[in-house]
Amino acid sequence: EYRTRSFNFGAYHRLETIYSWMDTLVAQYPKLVTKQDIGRSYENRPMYVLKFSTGGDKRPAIWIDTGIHSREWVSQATGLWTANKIATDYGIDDSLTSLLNTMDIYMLLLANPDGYTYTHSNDRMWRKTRSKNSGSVCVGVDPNRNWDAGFGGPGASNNPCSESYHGPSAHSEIEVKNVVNLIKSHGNFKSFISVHAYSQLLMYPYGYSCNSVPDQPELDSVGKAAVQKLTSLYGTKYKVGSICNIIYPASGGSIDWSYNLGIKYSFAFELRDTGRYGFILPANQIIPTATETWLALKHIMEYVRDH
Ligand code: ING
Ligand code: ZN
Repeated sequence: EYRTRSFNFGAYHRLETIYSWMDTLVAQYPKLVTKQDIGRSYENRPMYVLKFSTGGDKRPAIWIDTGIHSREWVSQATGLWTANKIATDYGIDDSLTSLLNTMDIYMLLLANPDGYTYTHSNDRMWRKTRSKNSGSVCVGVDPNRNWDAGFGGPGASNNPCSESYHGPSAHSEIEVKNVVNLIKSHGNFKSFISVHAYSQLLMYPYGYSCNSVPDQPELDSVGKAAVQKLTSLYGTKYKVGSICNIIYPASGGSIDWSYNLGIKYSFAFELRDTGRYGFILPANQIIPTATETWLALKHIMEYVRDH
């Protein structure tokens, strides 16, 4: 039992708690925040997108997803804090207010609800979905190797037992398909941001190829400016680059798909830390992580608004 006012953003929460918190946020800010059901997960859990909008019809929009890999808990926790920040700062922060007067923000806080539940109940280190693989005892597909962008190429495995198994076909995972359907049917997303952990990186396409995308110079400069703002708060150091060049080749990733769909400002974050705690980042780092990340997110969103 809690109210939004007393909700502890500095703790990791279970799916049920996050889902009921969403309802309190919507109830508290009904003119700004709505909850959209985008479909069910493999295990039949609902997937909810929070939509921040001050009106209009399919305004140019920004997409933010957190938790596509279930074990990267600071991602979901940062998403929660960020959603609350957007709701509370609208009408107070002039820049965010002007942004929301012309654009919408969509946030999917639990992009892999079955995996997230499994990290609480069975295996804290679970990364993939929980779908059954025919002909294998191993469960799950890497939902960030499952998008239709260089599908099955470098940095993805065809072994269902691998942590980076790409799945039987592109968009085989219902959790991926639900997002694809929303993005395509909306048709007016200008930015697609996917939040992972850990390594302290801000990345842009591609992962399936080490060749530069046509917008590489612009994405690199936007990314560097965003990271400069992030670092200005507590000195947390980030690197900026293409997925393939800065971390590793990885095909079938969401931001490669969104970029190829025409969403130029496609980015992926790897949040704190650089490996000391890794996926088991202590909860007392949630709010500092979210607060510094907000500066980078805001920079990207403002840039998108103005370009
Ligand atoms: N890293 C990402 C992964 O899926 C990534 C890196 C991001 C690859 C975006 C492709 C696209 O491997 C983690 N930590 O999951
Ligand atoms: Zn990840």
